[in-house]
Amino acid sequence: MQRIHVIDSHTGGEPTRVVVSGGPELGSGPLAGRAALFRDAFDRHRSAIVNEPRGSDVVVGALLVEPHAPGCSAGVVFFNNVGLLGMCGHGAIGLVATLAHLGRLGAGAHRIDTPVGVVTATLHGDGAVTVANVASHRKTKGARVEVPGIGVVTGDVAWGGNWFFLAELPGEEIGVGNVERLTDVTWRIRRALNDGGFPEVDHVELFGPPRADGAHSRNFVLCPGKAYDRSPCGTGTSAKLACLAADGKLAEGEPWVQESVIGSRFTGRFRWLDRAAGTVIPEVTGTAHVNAEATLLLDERDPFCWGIRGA
Ligand code: PYC
Repeated sequence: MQRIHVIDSHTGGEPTRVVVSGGPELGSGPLAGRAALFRDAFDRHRSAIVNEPRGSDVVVGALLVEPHAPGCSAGVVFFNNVGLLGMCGHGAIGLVATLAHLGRLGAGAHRIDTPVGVVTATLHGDGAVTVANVASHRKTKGARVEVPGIGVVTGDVAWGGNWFFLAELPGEEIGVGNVERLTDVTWRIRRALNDGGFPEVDHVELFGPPRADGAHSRNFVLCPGKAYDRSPCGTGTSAKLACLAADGKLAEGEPWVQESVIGSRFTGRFRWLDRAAGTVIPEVTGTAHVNAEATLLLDERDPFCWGIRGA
């Protein structure tokens, strides 16, 4: 029987399951190499931790590891129902809330090592967390893709720690009552993009008008394993900030309040890293709540010990 100690939280409704102990041993060295080892040698652990029957398609896992980059308080490899994530904004906020819950870090700025670079997470006195993400940029403006059953969709391709396609589809209501349709539409868009010259895109983000006072936009984000993000998506908000910056629609330091499809919010800002190259450092602020401490039991006699894959 293997025992894996996890702590669950949610950030704006999106769950994060931090593996505190008992998870795969990935050794030492740069996190990109350790993430590759996790992917190649421990995929069944990934599935056991986040997939049904212990989890669900929407759970994002965060394997806590020793950092490699200098000055970091923690290292983390994020994963989901189908594989690994480069970075995860809501997950980084959840990780910091979890480490604070454990008494392992206090208010202030903390460097966190990830497979795609170091991010800085600041825990504020009120429990909110600001993540200064990896350098983000827009790769393609106005990419056109022919989507079966929908027609031509135009949007931007941008990096915010994961690869995103960002578009507005006027007429599509961005609301919980419409998630089945939004999932179908974004999944078709993703397949068309992957077949049509953008194989790197694994997140699709649709935008519409905000509902709450003070918000600038509402989004729906389809994640790689076909679950939708209940939060406004930290890396998706970062990709959006890179596009707004590139278009001159948001000034450096100006707040951008991004609502999710369920109405939770992140506040984003950016600073230029290299204006000529169009790269920014996005900052995303949100709040996570710890809601469970548990020990997962992995018993080889259980036919679904390693999770239901492709659920
Ligand atoms: O918050 O960056 C994020 C994220 C990625 C996938 C799910 N959430």
